Amino acid sequence: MTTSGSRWQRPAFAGLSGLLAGYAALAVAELIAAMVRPEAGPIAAVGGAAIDRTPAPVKDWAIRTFGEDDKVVLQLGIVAVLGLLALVLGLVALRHRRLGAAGVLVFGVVGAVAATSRPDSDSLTDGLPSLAGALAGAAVLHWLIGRLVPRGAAQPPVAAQEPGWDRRGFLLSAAVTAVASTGAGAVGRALGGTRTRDAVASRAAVVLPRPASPAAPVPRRAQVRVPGVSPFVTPNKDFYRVDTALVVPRVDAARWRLRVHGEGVGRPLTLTFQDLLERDLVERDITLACVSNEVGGPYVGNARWIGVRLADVLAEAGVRPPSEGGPADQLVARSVDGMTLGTPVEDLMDGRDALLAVGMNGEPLPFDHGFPVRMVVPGLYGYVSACKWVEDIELTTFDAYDPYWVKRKWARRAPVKTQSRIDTPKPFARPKAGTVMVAGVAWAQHRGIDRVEVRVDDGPWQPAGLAAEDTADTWRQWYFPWQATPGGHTLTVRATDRTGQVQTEKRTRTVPDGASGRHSVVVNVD
Ligand SMILES: Nc1nc2c(c(=O)[nH]1)N[C@H]1C(S)=C(S)[C@@H](COP(=O)(O)O)O[C@H]1N2
Ligand SMILES: [Mo]
Repeated sequence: MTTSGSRWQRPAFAGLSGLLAGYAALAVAELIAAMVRPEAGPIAAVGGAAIDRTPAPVKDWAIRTFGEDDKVVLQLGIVAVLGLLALVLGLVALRHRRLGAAGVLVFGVVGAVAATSRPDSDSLTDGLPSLAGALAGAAVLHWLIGRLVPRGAAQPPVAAQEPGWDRRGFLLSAAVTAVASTGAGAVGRALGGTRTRDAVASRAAVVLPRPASPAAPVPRRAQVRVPGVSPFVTPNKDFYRVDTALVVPRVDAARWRLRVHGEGVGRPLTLTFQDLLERDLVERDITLACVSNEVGGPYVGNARWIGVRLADVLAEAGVRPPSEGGPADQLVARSVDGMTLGTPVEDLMDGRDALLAVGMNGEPLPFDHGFPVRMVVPGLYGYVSACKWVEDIELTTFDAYDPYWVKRKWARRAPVKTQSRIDTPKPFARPKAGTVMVAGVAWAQHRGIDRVEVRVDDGPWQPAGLAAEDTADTWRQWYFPWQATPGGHTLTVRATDRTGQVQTEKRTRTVPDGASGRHSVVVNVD
């Protein structure tokens, strides 16, 4: 063994002790979380609390930069930071054993506070996983460091060769810790697995009834034959996903209930999944869009939904819209993970096909998209309408309650803005001179798309061809055969909706009520 090797050995082992203590803490915490509530585990809790507190521009940046990997990046970030801190605590513990252990406990308290302050937390027991984990971690650190610092030694020995600490004993203890932690983690995952299995089984058992009111087939000519255009119906696996759930809720449909209550609700309801399936189901094509979608961005998709008309359920509960004297102007939907979304009651009852959806493109909702039941409302951005994993519907007023995103500076009301996107050619493509098919999608849900125009460089606006319209609630494809000349060119698109509103050129950010402006693509024609 080299001299430097021996000099560094104790600090290295101290760092290792810190890491192992952190590992043990997380493993025990996840084990307890599996028993208490999976979402109360420290990583999910700290990550969730971080998401809750991230300022809107940062969150938007994260969505832009990491896309749908944003949550993986966040979790990796948390683990990396925890690892680093654990290492430091190990080194601290080498000098001040109690201080190191106390440091671990502090993290336990942070985790516990994060877990109990989440919007979906309704019990202090959510703090247990972090606290128990931290206790285990502190004990492990104290114990392992004890093997590096012989009991009663006034001055810790400097090198491994010096008598007083037992290298083999330390390594054995470290190995025991690693094995025990891995075991605890595995038991935790197995326990969590049973819940997931129930949910997965309940989804697999769903047979969607034939809708009483089926959607007309999508017109054949709604889909243009241009390579590179978004397919008219977005397959579930490609459908964008935007939510705050670090752990996707896996709800057992058999245990699921939906409560409908609040102001002006004459007959509060509690519905089971079976109750919903036994009602008259409608099938509708509806394009969903996210308020965080940049101009030209990917967070918009179109699906064929099956569900119950929410207006019918509300009427049955005795709800009247404000225009008919109802006292509630806001419906707040709450999900099993504590998300709240507020929708104007008037919009829900004005005749549009606002759904409590149970099916998406011919299958039960995927877990990612809200199984067993979610809301879908044509014409409104997702964050004010499309509650996934919904379990509670409360009638209230906009004055009385601000839901999750409104508390974070987003608008109370947010109808979808008229938008269009160039899908092909891609930015900086190098098409050959001659006829180049420019094509994409345009949407103005519930108003419908009337016209799409394309401009080349600073030239005049030229009408694009429109694919057949499915419904006013769906996007519409468009195409423009362009006689491309060599050189760099900028292509810009704009849509006009059926109210005559032309897509504005005024660029705004996504906050507070959705990006506006026009999508441009720069290409280099060879
Ligand atoms: N429970 C829950 N529902 C939610 C959200 C969420 O974070 N949690 N996000 C909303 C937002 S911002 C959008 S755009 C849509 C996205 O639905 P999707 O992920 O199925 O595309 O879900 C909405 N419903
Ligand atoms: Mo969204």
